[in-house]
Amino acid sequence: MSPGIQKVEALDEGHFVCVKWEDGSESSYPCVWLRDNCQCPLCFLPSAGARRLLFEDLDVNITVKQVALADRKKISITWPDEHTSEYEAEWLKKRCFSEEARAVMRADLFLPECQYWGSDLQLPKISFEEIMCNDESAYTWLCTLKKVGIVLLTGAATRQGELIRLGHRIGFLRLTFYGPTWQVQDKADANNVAYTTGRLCFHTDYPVLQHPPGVQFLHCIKQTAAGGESEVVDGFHVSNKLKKQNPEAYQILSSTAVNYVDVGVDYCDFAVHCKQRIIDMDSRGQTIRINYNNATRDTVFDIPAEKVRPFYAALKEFNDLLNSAEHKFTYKLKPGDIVTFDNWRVLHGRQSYPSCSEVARHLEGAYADWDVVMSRLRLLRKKVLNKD
Ligand code: OGA
Ligand code: NM2
Ligand code: ZN
Ligand code: ZN
Repeated sequence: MSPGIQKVEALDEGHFVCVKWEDGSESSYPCVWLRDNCQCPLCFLPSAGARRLLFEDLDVNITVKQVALADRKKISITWPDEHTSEYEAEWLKKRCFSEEARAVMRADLFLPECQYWGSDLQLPKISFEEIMCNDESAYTWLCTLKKVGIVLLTGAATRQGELIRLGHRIGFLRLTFYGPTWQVQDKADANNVAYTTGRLCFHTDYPVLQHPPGVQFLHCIKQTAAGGESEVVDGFHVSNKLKKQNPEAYQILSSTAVNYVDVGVDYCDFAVHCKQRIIDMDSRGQTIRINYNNATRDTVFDIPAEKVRPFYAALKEFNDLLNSAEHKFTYKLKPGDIVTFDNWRVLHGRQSYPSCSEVARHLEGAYADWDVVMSRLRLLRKKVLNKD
């Protein structure tokens, strides 16, 4: 329960409305924002939870004509054109513009908490059937996936189709040129290096796509006796280390756009090209996505010749850090395991295994977008905690 309102007044020549709460705190709301967010049926469509008010009809210099307090739980504003708006105390409190209130709202919406790990990773494990039928378990799974970046689901059937079920559980999977789900096994005339028995060094999948898949699922259906171990590393943790240890290498990798290419036929024929920075950061310098697959990095490299060697040197530094014993975690998937991980953060690899005439190892893979996964997480949270 949010506190009631003690007092409300217009400030700064009617450009702000100041709310004094019963607990003594104060919140100040810009009038243009209040008018923009009028909740009346003319200005807002509740069935869509969306604004009906057109931007053309908003006066960005608007001031209040009159503001009044109704029973400590609501304020009402009369605008110069006599339009009136009402705002509930709880609604206003949630949208307070203070630094602290915005941090709370941000944390609630985006779950930015991130737990770094290295070779000491305690790989989180949950039963596949549990997350499929129990909302609390599914919520725990997705929260851990967001925070740690990797969760192993155990006890799935050892046949194809389990990832389709998992896709239905969250909403839907991300279709790519490799199909709705794809089979990682040794293939003749492989259209991707993943479809061989070779070692895969640390990579994120599909940096050749403008918006690489946020989440990856790998379901082990069959595992080879010798080789085929999996490796993972926390790319955010390592890129932060690189920034400290070698700021210049970090600067190069976070500013150089690398060409990626993928040409072939699978779900349909494709000729995909894209330029991505290997370390993507936001406006505050925080690493938000790693885009690195050495296999699909193009031979075409659209940078001036003199910048090429420094780039390789920087990538070598990063690659070495990824592979350091301190950072990488090695495990081996068992039939029935489904590893789920943040493909924007966690780089993965596999050791080679002997080639043989029969299929000795078979993983089924699929992708999902973070938008879909986070949407399911929020809905599960509401259901589990019974809050809004
Ligand atoms: C892939 C991949 C891992 C493995 O298919 O992109 O990383 O263990 N596979 O085969
Ligand atoms: N597969 C596994 O970036 C990549 O090519 C990753 C994608 C073939 C769907 C591999
Ligand atoms: Zn209105
Ligand atoms: Zn991969």
